[in-house]
Amino acid sequence: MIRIPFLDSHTGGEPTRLIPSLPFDLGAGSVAEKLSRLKRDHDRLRRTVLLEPRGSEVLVGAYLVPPGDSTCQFGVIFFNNVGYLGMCGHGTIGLIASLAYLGRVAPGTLRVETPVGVVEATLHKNEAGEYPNRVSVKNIPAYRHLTHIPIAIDGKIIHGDVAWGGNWFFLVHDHGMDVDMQNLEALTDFAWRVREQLTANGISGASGAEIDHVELFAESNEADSKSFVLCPGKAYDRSPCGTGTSAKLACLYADGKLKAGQVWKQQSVVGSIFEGSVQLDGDRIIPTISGEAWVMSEGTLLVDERDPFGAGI
Ligand code: PYC
Repeated sequence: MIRIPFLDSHTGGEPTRLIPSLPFDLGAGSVAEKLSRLKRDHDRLRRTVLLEPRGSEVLVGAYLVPPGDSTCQFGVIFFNNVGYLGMCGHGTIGLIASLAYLGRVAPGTLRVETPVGVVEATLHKNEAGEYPNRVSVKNIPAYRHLTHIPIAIDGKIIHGDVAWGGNWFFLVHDHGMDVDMQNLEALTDFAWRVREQLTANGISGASGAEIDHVELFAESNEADSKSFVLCPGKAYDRSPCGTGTSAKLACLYADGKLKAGQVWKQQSVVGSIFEGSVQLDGDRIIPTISGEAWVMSEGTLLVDERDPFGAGI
């Protein structure tokens, strides 16, 4: 029997399954190099940890790994039901709140190496609570790559911006869909068809990178904007999506609709809210996203080597 300790949290409704230690050595080097070795040699663990019957398509996983950058306290590799993520905002908030629950971090600022760069996570003090769970993540630089790109869905032309926030996003406003919990199936179907059209039309991120997240925006009564975000494996993000909000902030700044330091509230389709703002480093836009995470369960995954579905369906 293989035993894999885990800790589950959720950030604004979106779950993160933290695997605090890997059952093998990934060798030396940067977190990006460790990710290449994981992809090449150990993808079975991703499927084992995340897929049904042990997990589900909704889960995002986080492997805690040693950082290659000596200025960082932690390294992390995020993964989902179909592969690996560059960065993950809700996942970083979940990671830091989980480490706080485990007593491994105290309020203050930590540097965390991801495959796409170093982020700074600040765990805020919480005098009243059992463990501090509010985290701000100063992300890697975000930017808009393409503006107002037309695509046809069911004969209707819609437009979107292509932006980077740690993952690649297509951000759409003129979709005409109701961004509401009652409409999840139609939203999922629509966003998936947007993604298919991006591929069919050769629309990509920088250097031909695949755009694997789609964001549909709408007005909100409780925040500055509400969004439905479709993730690469066809699950929707229950949180407002930290990297997606970063991409949105970069577009707002580029359009002159957001000033440095101004707070933007982004609401998810389930109603959770992240606060975001940008600061400038020369001409680079650095987003910061804040939210809360809650630990939900801890334990040990058991993998019986005789189990035909032990490595996921
Ligand atoms: O919060 O950045 C995020 C994220 C990406 C995919 C799911 N959540």
